[in-house]
Amino acid sequence: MKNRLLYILALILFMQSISAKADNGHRLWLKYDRITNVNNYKQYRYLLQQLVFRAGADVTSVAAKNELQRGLAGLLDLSPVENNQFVAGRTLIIGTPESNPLLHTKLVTDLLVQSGTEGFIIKATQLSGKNCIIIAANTGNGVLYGVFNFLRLLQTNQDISQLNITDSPRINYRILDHWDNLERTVERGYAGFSIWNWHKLPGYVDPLYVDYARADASVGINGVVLNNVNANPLIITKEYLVKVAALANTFRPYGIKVYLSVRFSSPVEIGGLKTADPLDGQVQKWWKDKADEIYSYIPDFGGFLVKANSEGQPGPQTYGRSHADGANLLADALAPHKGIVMWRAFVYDNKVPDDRAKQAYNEFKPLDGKFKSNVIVQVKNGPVDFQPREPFHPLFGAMPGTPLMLEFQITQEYLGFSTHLVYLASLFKECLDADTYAKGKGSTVAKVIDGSLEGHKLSGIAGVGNIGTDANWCGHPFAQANWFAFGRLAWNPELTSDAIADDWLRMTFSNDESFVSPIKQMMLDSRENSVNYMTPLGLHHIMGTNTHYGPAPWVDNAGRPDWNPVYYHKADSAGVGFDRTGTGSNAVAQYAPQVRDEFEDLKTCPTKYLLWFHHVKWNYTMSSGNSLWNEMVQHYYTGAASVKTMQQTWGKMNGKVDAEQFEEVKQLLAIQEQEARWWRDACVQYFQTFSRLPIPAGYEKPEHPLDYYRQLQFHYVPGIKGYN
Ligand code: GCW
Repeated sequence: MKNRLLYILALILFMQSISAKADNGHRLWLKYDRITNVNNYKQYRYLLQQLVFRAGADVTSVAAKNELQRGLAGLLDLSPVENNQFVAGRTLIIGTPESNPLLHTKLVTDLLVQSGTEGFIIKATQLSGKNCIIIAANTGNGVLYGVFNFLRLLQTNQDISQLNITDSPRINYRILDHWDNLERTVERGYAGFSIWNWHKLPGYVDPLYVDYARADASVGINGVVLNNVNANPLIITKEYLVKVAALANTFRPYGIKVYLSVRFSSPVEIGGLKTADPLDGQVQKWWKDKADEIYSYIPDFGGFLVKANSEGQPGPQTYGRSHADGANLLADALAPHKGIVMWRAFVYDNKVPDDRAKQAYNEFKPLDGKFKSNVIVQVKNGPVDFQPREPFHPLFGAMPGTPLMLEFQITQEYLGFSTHLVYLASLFKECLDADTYAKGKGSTVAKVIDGSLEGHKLSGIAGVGNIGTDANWCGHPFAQANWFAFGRLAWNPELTSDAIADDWLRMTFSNDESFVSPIKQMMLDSRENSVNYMTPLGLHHIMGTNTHYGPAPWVDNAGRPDWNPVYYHKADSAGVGFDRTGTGSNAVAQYAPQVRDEFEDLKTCPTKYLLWFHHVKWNYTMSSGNSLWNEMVQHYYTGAASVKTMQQTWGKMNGKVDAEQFEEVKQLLAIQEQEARWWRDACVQYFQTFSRLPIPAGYEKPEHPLDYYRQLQFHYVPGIKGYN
């Protein structure tokens, strides 16, 4: 009996030791596991024996120091000796010129002139004639970002003997938007429930929030909108403000400010007023008092995000006022406290416009220059809605008198939820690098939003997060890369997708070249693969109605015309595609002349946007020599086949990464492969009912007839309202 008990005990301990080793992805890219490369390990341990860390007593400096110590302990098993002396060639010196006398030199202060409040330098240099490495900044925030950057260099096994880095963010407001509801569902969230446990706050502050803040700060995110843009007015009542304050206190050491989505009709719903008219004196007073109240709880509160007169949300137009009137009302209330208003341009109201893609431009362009100086207009990357591929939004470059903020979607609402491996840096870059020609060649979207094109002080970028209560935060191990990539590009839009993937893979999985190289290529190809099996050649908005799960190009009975896929693809016996040229909706006219001309001409319109702008005949000869029909079929088949290739590539990585994560990705890729074929077979057969052309020889037959796909039904798809 005793032996048996001992045996069971031993077994339990053994199982625990195995599961402790298994990696569920919770540590994200901040694993800090011991460096395995012997040369790097030796170099780092030698150079970093001593630490002189003097960065002030502010909470951010303390967080920076904790992070550094945590990182060095994990990566190098090193607890550097801390004192004011330093040993030549073996010391790391950190701080601001004010707080650390060693850094109070002309060399350092000169280098920091351009660093602002968030930039930093990392340099192998000499101080008082002795070699050392310094991380210096003007503020605690800069020190924190410098520390994360330095740790990244170690995690990615860089040579640190010749460091010479000067870096600062190009964009001021780098914000993660949560579409989290107060009852903890997440709109368009595919990684579990909201991580904000409103019920237990403020009494219990989950350590998870600190890990969350560390992850954000490590990639330079400096603001968080806690709640869904389809906002619940309760969020700005006292009941919730004390909870919000507890989160703000937790994030503050990491340089992160808290923002809230507010409902425009709050004065009526929670204030007892009869109206929310922005020109009403009582309404104005209500918002001013509310702002004062918010700042009494959260002195560094960031401001409001607003979705108004869109998809049923209330707004100033409800009272016959403009979006500028609405935004300025809130801006005035926040201005004494230095808060900002992020006013969304994603508007499509109850009136059906001639082309939904035109509506935001039509409503906002005439308001250019009419917004208060603490308003920034937040524009989605494309004119419809976060599709796998869209051309850049025509508002970029069209509102020179107004700072514009770019909104990306990190959560994969239209890109396979959290089951498809899609690396989104490629999508982000396509938009950031797009040339608006607003002020001639080189007027990229990146320059519009970083403020440099028009000299705006206010500049911002937002990403709709993909985070939830799943152990790995994002639902798919590779979806973490999209959170990471958003932050890195928000800091510096010029980084390449390749460099970001490289860092992320090394930090998250392994520095082994035989892993990094093929898997990086797989990531870089992944977005195009998904476009191919979902919406090639400029097709868009042909997914399942409401759930947005899977293909449904046939839907023609949704509540209003522009909710129907048929509205967007306009397939008929002649051809397919939305004519947005002068003979159609003329949406092309919303772009600068150079861009308009390029998109308008069938010959020069980039193939990737062809059916976005043109209704094209099925037998039209593409630049490849294929007919449109054959080209479309080819894209769908290539897309689906590419997921098989991804499976093969990943299959070879067995043993190179943690077994649990290997298995998870493997299973998810199998789902993706099935769903890619589902998209292919459903779409090809559906469009075939119009083209009446055969699937060219050599392609495998669709698995099921079209009707099978049309009749599929899904219950409890995550991410939609009423999911519960
Ligand atoms: O794409 C649509 C989504 C809605 C979302 C809306 C928006 C938060 O399907 O779920 O609502 O965009 O961006 O406001």
